[in-house]
Amino acid sequence: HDLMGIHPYNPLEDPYSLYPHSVRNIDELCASIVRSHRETSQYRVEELQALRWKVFNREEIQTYQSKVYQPDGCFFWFSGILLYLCDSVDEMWQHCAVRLTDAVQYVVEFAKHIPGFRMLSQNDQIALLKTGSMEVVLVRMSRSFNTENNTVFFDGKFAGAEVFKSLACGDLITAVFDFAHGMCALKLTEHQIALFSALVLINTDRPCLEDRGRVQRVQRSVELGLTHILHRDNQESLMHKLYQKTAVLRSLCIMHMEKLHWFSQRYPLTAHSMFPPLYKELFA
Ligand code: CLR
Repeated sequence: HDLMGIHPYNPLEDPYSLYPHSVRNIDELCASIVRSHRETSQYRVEELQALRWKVFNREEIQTYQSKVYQPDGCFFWFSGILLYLCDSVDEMWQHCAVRLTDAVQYVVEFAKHIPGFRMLSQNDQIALLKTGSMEVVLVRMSRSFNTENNTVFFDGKFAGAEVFKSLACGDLITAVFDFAHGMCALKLTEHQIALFSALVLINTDRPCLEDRGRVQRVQRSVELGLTHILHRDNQESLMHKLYQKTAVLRSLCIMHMEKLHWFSQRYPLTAHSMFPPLYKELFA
């Protein structure tokens, strides 16, 4: 496995994981999830806020768009099979795959510090990350989203949906941008985002779990933490809205997988040799 940093559980490293049920102090559980979120969030909200005026200009957008589909690609033989190579669409795909993988790595770091996560078997940790990491990236996207002009922080500036045109998956981009917009409308605090992200990751509905019971215990504690925070903030009504979001997240990730599948059939060379190993391991 290429999921760097997933080590077998070592209780000495993580006193919380040893006895997750003795974490009587729910405040402490929340605090460590929030701390983990803060330390792995890639960009701080204030930072992003300050950069809001930085948007891509027309030429820059055109550069991204010119990585556009060109029907006159070439065929060539590779390991005894005929491959079709067209290196314009795939340039942008590769670029986005690298950015996404980078974001996923921060989510892996985040997961490792959720109390109880490292107590799960290595198989279950990977199973949870495989289906949940992309969802958490999308939750985090709302922090990097500007609803005033519908742009997302990408490559150092704010980018509108048109920047991703050459990926040729406009429906996915539209759906992802809509989701970010909807998340922003909830106006979640960083604490709420942290607890919600943890809840998205620790999910007993994920396929291929060995020890559902253990995952369930961790899930319950995270649920308790989120409930606690919402109660404290006097925003209990958010719980229902957040559960609704998890269904949208699931459909977005299925769509992402379908696009990836479509892409790797069309551009097998890029998908196999140029995508980051972690991206392949998680999504392929
Ligand atoms: C999410 C929050 C992270 C930083 C980050 C990095 C990469 C960004 C991602 C955020 C949001 C979604 C994103 C992605 C790069 C490409 C992807 C803009 C801001 C778009 C939706 C394209 C996906 C295309 C796939 C089909 C390859 O902290």
